[in-house]
Amino acid sequence: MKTALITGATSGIGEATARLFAQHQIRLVLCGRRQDRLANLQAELGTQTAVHCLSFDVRHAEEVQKAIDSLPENFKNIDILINNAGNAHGLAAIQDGELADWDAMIDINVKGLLYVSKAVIPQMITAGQGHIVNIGSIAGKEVYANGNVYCASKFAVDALSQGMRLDLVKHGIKVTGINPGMVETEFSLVRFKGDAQRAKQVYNGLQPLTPHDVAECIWFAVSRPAHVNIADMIIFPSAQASSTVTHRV
Ligand code: NDP
Ligand code: 8X3
Repeated sequence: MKTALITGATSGIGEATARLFAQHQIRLVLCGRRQDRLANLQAELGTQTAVHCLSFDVRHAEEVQKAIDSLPENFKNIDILINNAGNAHGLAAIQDGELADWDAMIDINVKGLLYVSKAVIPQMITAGQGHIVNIGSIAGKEVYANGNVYCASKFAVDALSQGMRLDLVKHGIKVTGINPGMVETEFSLVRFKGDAQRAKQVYNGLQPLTPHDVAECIWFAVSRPAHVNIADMIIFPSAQASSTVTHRV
């Protein structure tokens, strides 16, 4: 039975992935800062599979390493790492951007992904196998107006997926980039700092992806036979054609 470590499991895509993996009896290490949500998810999914929770902030390298080092023996061997924790903070022209928002996006989406990967990769190398799934975005493929730093953080994720694939191929470790378009989660609520009305408007007139839609793509990638690696996927709602082109009715 495989073990997966999922960052950002307290909400949205990470939570949906945890639920779907539990149905497939994948053992779960669920990560996030909100301990109440982790505890609730553990209580729910613990009836289907073994679940261990780690609460840490991906921005703090020492905290990340300490949390992963604390894994009990039966959860230490991570087969699948889902680097999902991340968010957009703000949507502003470059000249109007807030330093705190820029720091959050670079520190969480880029440096946090690196810190978690650095803590998990050595054990995968020792095992001679593993699968790292990095959640990028269409924002990491095409820049849109006012998306500047969020797009830069997701372009970095795309570069890291490619770089990891090159460096880790000789260790039998697969690397997959998953790049969704619009998914209705807490993403827009975080981007607009709790403004629920503005968050809702993002999805006006179209049917966005659900977190489960993305989880299914992640499951497809990690459930391929050993000799198959899905390198990169872009997933749009049917009413979205690019970062900026949508069909709303
Ligand atoms: P949510 O806001 O619903 O989930 C974000 C998750 O990231 C939460 O579980 C949150 O947990 C975790 N997280 C955020 N900051 C930190 C931190 N500092 N330390 C640890 N965990 C953190 O958004 P989504 O599910 O939509 O986002 C998941 C990923 O998908 C992100 O990387 C996002 O960029 C990407 N994405 C989203 C799209 C969308 O349209 N929704 C489209 C394309 C990509 P907690 O707060 O408990 O720490
Ligand atoms: C989230 C999708 O288009 O809001 O990464 O940047 S978008």
